[in-house]
Amino acid sequence: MARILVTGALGQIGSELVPALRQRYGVDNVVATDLKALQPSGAAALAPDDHLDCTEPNQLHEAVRRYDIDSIYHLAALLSASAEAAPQLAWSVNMSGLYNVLEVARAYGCQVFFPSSIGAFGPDTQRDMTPQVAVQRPTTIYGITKVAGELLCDYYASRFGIDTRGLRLPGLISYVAAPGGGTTDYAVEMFYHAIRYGRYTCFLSADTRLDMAYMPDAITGMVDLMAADASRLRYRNAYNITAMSVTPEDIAAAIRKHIPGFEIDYDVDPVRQAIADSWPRSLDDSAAHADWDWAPRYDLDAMTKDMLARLTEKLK
Ligand code: NAD
Ligand code: AKB
Repeated sequence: MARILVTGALGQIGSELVPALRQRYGVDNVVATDLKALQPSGAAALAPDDHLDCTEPNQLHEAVRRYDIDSIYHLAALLSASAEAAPQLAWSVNMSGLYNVLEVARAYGCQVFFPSSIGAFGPDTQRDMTPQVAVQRPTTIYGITKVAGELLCDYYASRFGIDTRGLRLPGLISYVAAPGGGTTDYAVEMFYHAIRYGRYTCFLSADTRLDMAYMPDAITGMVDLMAADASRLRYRNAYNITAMSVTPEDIAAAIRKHIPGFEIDYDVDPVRQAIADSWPRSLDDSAAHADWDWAPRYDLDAMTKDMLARLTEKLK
C-alpha cells in the first residue's frame, strides 16, 4: 500500500487532491502537510497532518522517515502572479523546495509528482497547439522555476533512477479552495462574482485565450499518471494536459446560459496580462492521451454547469 506525502496540501489543488488520495489509498496512508497551520477536521482529523516547510530539508527527511513515505506529491510553490511580486522568494520556495524533495526521494527511493504549468512556455513558443516538446524560454520567474524544475526531474530520473512524473497543468477551475495568486485566477473569481453579484470585472482582456481544466479532471490526471505503467511513459519532466482553450468572454457566455443577466467588464492588470500573453493559447496533449490515457470529462459547458451548481450550494 502506498504511503503518500503531500506538500502545500492546503492550497487550491491540495484541498481536493488529499481527500481523493485518502479515498483511494486510505486515510492513514496520506500525510497532508503545509507551511500554513493545518486545522484537522472531519476525515483529516483521523489522518496524520503536519506543518512542513519544503525549503527546510530536515523537515522533509523527518516527515518521510516518520511516516515511512514512498510517494510525494510536491504541490508547495508560489504561483505566477505571487512569484512575479516576490521573485527571490519564488526561486527559494519553487526551486529549493523541489530540490529538497528530489534529494529526499533519492535518499529514500520515493516516487515524485511535480506540477509544472503552461507557464513553463514563453513568447518564443508556438502558441497554438503547443507541442509536448517545444521551445521553453519563459519570461516570468514562475516559468523559469517550472522549466528548471522539469529539467531537474528529468535529471533525477535518468541519473539516479528516481520515478519522477509531472504535468504541465493549465489554469484550474474549482470551488473547494480559492486559487493562490495565479494569472488564471480570474476564471474562478468570475463564478463567485456571477453568483454573488451578477457581474464581474476581469483583470485579463476579453479575448485572452488560455488552456483550462476543471479540478476533478486535473485530480484524476495526477492520480492516474502516478499509477500509470512506467514502461509507457516517454516523458519524465511533465506532460501537457488540457480540457478547454477559452477566453474570459467564452466563460462569461457559458455562465450566461444559467444566469442570463450576468455582466462582465474589463479592467486589465498589465502585469497579469503580460504573463498571460506570454503563455500558449492551446496545448497539444496527445502524448498524455497516448502514454497514460488522459481523458478529461469536463468541457466548458459541463464544467460551468457543475461549477455553478456546487458553488451556489457552497455559498448558501
Ligand atoms: P496554492 O497557492 O493554492 O497552494 C500552494 C500551497 O503551498 C499553499 O497552501 C501554501 O501555504 C503552500 N506553501 C507555500 N510555501 C510553502 C513552503 N515553503 N513549504 C510548504 N508549503 C508551502 O497552489 P495550487 O494552485 O494548489 O498549486 C499547487 C502546485 O500546482 C504549484 O506548484 C503550482 O505551480 C501548480 N499549478 C497550479 C495550477 C492552478 O491553476 N492551480 C496550474 C498549474 C500549476
Ligand atoms: C497560474 O496562473 O499561475 C497558475 C498556472 C496556470 O500555472 N494557475
